[in-house]
Amino acid sequence: MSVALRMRGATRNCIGCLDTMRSCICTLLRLLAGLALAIAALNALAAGTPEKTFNMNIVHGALAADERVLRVDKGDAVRVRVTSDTPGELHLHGYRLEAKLTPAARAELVFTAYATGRYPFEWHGAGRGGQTGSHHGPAFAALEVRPK
Ligand SMILES: [Cu+2]
Repeated sequence: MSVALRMRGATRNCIGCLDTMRSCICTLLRLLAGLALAIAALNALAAGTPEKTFNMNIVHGALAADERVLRVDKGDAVRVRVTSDTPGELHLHGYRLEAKLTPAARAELVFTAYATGRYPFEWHGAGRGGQTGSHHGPAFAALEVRPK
């Protein structure tokens, strides 16, 4: 409002004012273009990192045999897509990752395999009386990270 009033009042400064606005918009556009380039560069970087994607479909608290061992190399970007037909929590011990699941809510564990070794996944089903708190059920899957 005040800008429009000032422009109407001082006609001589109007062109200068418009020029300033134009250069302002130019600067903004340049900034946005720079930002877009930066984002593209980041995407290219991310694309250069091999990503290994796994699916874990937990049925009655167990996994199919071919989903029980996840093999990756150190430095890999890892994505684990998890579903469960019963509510509970999935833990990846050693990497200190966890995901809460319900039949309606799938989850993803996304991380970089920074440490080599074998790490157990554990499933903590909700609603089983003795399984709450710190008690851990048997390991039902493992992450194997090989050195490069
Ligand atoms: Cu656990």
